[in-house]
Amino acid sequence: MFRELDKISEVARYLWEKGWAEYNGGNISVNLTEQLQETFKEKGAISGRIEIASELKMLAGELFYVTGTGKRMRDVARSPWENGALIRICDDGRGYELIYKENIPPTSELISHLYMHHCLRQMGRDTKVVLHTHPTELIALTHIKRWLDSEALTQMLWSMIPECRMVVTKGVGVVPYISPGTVELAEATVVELEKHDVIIWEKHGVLAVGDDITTCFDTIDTLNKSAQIYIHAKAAGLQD
Ligand code: 2HA
Ligand code: ZN
Repeated sequence: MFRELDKISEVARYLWEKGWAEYNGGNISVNLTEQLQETFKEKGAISGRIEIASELKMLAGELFYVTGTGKRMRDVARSPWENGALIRICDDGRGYELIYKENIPPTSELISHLYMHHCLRQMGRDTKVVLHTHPTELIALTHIKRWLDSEALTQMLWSMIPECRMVVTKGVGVVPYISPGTVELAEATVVELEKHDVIIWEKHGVLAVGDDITTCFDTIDTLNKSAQIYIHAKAAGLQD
């Protein structure tokens, strides 16, 4: 139906094919205000107002596609509208409504996603996408203490393949283990987003922000390729 939805569906398929989206792992939110505002200007809500604990004033009236809670990425790939929803932030920034298509409750991480979109806007950035997924090799590295240091991890990943430094120019932030879906995790992530566009959550996954979902995927893919090379090189006898 919309080009942006095709891109979301394509990336969701990659996440599944990569093995980064077991069961209902991962979630996506994309600000589609520019693309969909005209179409949905007059559209009433299909849900009641759902309150948001924080005040997201800068996102008032904006539209987001968000994957549904408990939905599988492989199903999002097949049918983004049956496995996600379009929401509109209320004018006071303290609630949201579902406006399209089915009445599908948004991801358990919705508040974290919206909070990140809001903080990025406050930083003067026009980021459209928050993408969270579970890339195997990057997560494996977070089980090793020395790679929980952002600077050390960035240098190591950059040194594996030349593309990595060019693609992930700001390096990677690391957030120590915090329960998924909590405000604490969102807050700790936002601190790292001031310096990086990709954040690794210890023993959990990766979060990338950007203007375009395909670019977010490419960034994570390049980083994970570096992690794979490191693990293979270690198995082949690399001493470091
Ligand atoms: O939605 O990945 O972090 C499932 C998750 C939560
Ligand atoms: Zn996760």
